[in-house]
Amino acid sequence: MKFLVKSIVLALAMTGAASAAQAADYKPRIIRFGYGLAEDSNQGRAVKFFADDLAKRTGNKLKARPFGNASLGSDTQMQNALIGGAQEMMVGSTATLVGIVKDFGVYDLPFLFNNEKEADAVLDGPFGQKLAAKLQEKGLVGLVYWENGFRNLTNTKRPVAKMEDMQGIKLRVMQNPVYIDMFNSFGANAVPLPFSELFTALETKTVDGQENPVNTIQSSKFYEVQKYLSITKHVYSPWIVLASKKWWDGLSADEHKAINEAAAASRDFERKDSREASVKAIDFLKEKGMQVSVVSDTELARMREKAKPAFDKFAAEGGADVIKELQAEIAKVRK
Ligand code: TK8
Repeated sequence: MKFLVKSIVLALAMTGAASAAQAADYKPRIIRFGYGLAEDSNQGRAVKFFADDLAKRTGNKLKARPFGNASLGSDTQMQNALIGGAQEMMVGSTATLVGIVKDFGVYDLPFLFNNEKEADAVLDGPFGQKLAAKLQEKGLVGLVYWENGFRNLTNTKRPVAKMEDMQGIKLRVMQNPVYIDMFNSFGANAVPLPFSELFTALETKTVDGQENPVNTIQSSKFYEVQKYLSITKHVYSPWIVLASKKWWDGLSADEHKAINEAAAASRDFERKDSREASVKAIDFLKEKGMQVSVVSDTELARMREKAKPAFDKFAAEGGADVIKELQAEIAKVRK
């Protein structure tokens, strides 16, 4: 009798951890999670982290399956697949959401944030959350912001240390009017293209240059097809983790909780990982033969001035309030 009680107690203890997950309302699910960058990138590592974390939380019931290298499509194609319910999750640049919620273009106005700390506070605070919530009525759930990073310029034509050096450079930008206006105002010739077509466009010299954070310049091997890197940090670029609203609405409260918690954990992991990687990336790119120009503060101030029309146009086209709100929020976190 005593033995029987003991073994029951032992059996209960052994299944304790698993039964916590079993007691919760999780159904076995495969979550197709698409992203644009390489598996070995800050984006790929964080998607993997999310998948592992979610599996642990749910006793392996919720299985996120990563699809990297835009194998499920470009950012905008994946957004549409999420809206239609043909794909469950993705991560991509907020900049590519402007076709769905125009206000997302506000993050792309140049020289808003001075550092990552300011960006974290604004994105995770009421401003970032309110903007993300606007996606719901369009069929998307914005879960968390990850760091893409401060964007820098590369090209094959010449070193760019001042605005005039950009003259006539055919520059790939994201499919977003703020970038097109900004780089045209600097004198470049902006060509909007999806990221998934970028490497080939650089390799075939369809475009001369592009702009992205140093981590992406490294993980996408742009150093193989680009000679000059300019540290411009013209925009702090967020990524956003999205879920299909159609799919999300069919999940249980426990499943929502597990996904939200895994998303928050992945955000913390991703930001730390990205920041560590970006410290090493410039040296790596130099070793690969890139020539690095540091653009002076005076030059950056000239670019900021020159980009004013991009602000004005964004404001005139319905973005005046959201610019004001964002600037007020940045001023608040700066204090
Ligand atoms: C990846 C893109 C990328 C972005 C771009 O899908 O397109 O230049 O910076 O991170 O979202």
